[in-house]
Amino acid sequence: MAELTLIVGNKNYSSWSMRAWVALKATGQAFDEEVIPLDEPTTKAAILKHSPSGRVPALKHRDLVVWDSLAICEYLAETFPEARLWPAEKNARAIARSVSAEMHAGFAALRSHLPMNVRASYSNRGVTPEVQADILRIQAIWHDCRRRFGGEGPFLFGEFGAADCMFAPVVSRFRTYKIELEAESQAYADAVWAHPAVQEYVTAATNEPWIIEKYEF
Ligand SMILES: N[C@@H](CCC(=O)N[C@@H](CS)C(=O)NCC(=O)O)C(=O)O
Repeated sequence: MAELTLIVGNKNYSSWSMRAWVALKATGQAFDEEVIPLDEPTTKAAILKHSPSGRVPALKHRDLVVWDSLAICEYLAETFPEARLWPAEKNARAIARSVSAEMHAGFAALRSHLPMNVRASYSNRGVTPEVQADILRIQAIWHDCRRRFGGEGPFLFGEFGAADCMFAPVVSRFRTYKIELEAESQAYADAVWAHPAVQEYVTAATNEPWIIEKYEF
């Protein structure tokens, strides 16, 4: 049994779980996982056995429980500094935290109109003016980070890190709903999608048996 266990929702639908799972995978640490199917009568009680918030993801490390995807990223970055989940340079790190927090707290229109459904593919759906504004803001964030800090690699701050984990579900949504992006944003999205940790998550999501009808169109 590994010292680390991540409790997640269905990988296909749980965007918050995806962030923590990809971040943990990117540390290279061995971990166990427990998938709790969402939206079932037993879901809440099953999650509450592990996570005091009643929400996933939750990370167990020995006798410690950390919940909330961003808190988990912070904990992983502190516990496994060799994984370099945050940029080494202070200003870059501050911006990485700013854009991660913005993603964590915002983009409600995108989240509600374009729910994550990793294995699905839909055209011409859900892009209200509010969603379009979110899409433009996300591309502006990506452009700014790539321009100022992305010189050493294809990701927001060069190397793959926590900020990329926070945006990985957005990349999935953009693919599912065939959102047309500027070339630079598309190149970034492709790099995230091709990352081995993201690909492993996508394969697992695609092979899951559960269907949540309200997220299927
Ligand atoms: N801010 C939290 C949000 C977590 C969250 O809303 N998780 C959803 C699944 S994606 C959940 O646990 N839903 C279960 C429920 O409400 O019963 C985080 O970043 O981890």
